[in-house]
Amino acid sequence: MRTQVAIIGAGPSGLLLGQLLHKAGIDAIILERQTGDYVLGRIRAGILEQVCIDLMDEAGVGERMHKEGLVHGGFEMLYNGKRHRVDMNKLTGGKNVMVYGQTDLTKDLMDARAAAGLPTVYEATNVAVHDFDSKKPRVTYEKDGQKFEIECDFIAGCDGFHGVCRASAPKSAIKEFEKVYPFGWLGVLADTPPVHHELIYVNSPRGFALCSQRSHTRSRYYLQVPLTDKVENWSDEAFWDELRLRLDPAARAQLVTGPSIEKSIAPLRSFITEPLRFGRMFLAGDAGHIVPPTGAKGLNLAATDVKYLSNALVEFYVEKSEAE
Ligand code: FAS
Ligand code: PHB
Repeated sequence: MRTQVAIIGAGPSGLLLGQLLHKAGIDAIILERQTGDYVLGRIRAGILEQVCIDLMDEAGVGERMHKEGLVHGGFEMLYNGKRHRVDMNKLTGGKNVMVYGQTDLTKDLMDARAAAGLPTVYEATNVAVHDFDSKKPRVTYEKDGQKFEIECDFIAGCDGFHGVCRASAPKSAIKEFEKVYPFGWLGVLADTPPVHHELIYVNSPRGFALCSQRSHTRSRYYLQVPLTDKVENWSDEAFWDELRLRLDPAARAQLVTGPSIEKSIAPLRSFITEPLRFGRMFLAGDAGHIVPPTGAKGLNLAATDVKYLSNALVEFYVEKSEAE
């Protein structure tokens, strides 16, 4: 089979790239090693920055996001027992963030791709990338015991940190930088109303906490914990008790606890790859960098990568430019 762009990975990066290319009339196929349900089952990001919001609109999939997402113009910082509101909207000349889960964003992109009848191969195994240092790169994969080959002009490695694309880049051509932080973030998702209408970042004598949210009825909380902590040693009750101790009286009074629907400890590390281009293969999103969830940057950086990559590919095909 032949296509213009072979995208590896159907996470937010791959799906957003596929949708932007489709809007520009550029053919692409997406190969994903998991099932669609598995991809949707991953609980991850929840805060979209303006760049991500604008890209979802540009991709023509922003309707549900605007209907169900919560627009936040600022957030609060609590330290030394005092709250300080940061007016993002004013400080950025009118930009906001949107509370809208990565799962919802991924579903909207998946639904749009399916509605447009665009090719996505789920449960594609043994994906391998070839000849990306030539003008005729190829991708091979297996599905239901059959082997397939795709001839393309470009390969987009949107296959996350553990993907095959970065791993296939020549070791001599790639530089990697990593920093591991000596603590983790214990996160809980619960179907309880948030303590505040905006996020609260807490610096308390007992450690950092974050009060975030996914909707008016679903909250996301984080506690900074030692790397030695194991999530199985944190009961829901212990989590809520510790969170209470890190909050101020006003938030404590608003705290509604309930059973966790997701609870995990995310190790915090930064990992950057340089460059993100290897001939006709590009890396985008977690395939090229991992940032700690602390700044809610992972998904938004992925969106920014996709913005630049899709613009470059449109320039190549529509404006016939091969500018680097
Ligand atoms: P993804 O990893 O989402 O997607 C890559 C896709 O490629 C996957 O579906 C994978 O199955 C597929 N794939 C991998 N290898 C393949 C192969 N060989 N062949 C075919 N397919 C292959 N970011 C935030 O902004 N805020 C947060 O709060 C936040 N919390 C996070 C919590 C956790 C536990 C984790 C792990 C990440 C979190 N992130 C957060 C970051 C996260 O949201 C990523 O930035 C985002 O998923 C990046 O999207 P992709 O680049 O598409 O990578
Ligand atoms: C989240 O809701 O997952 C979140 C929000 C803000 C952050 C980090 C994570 O800075």
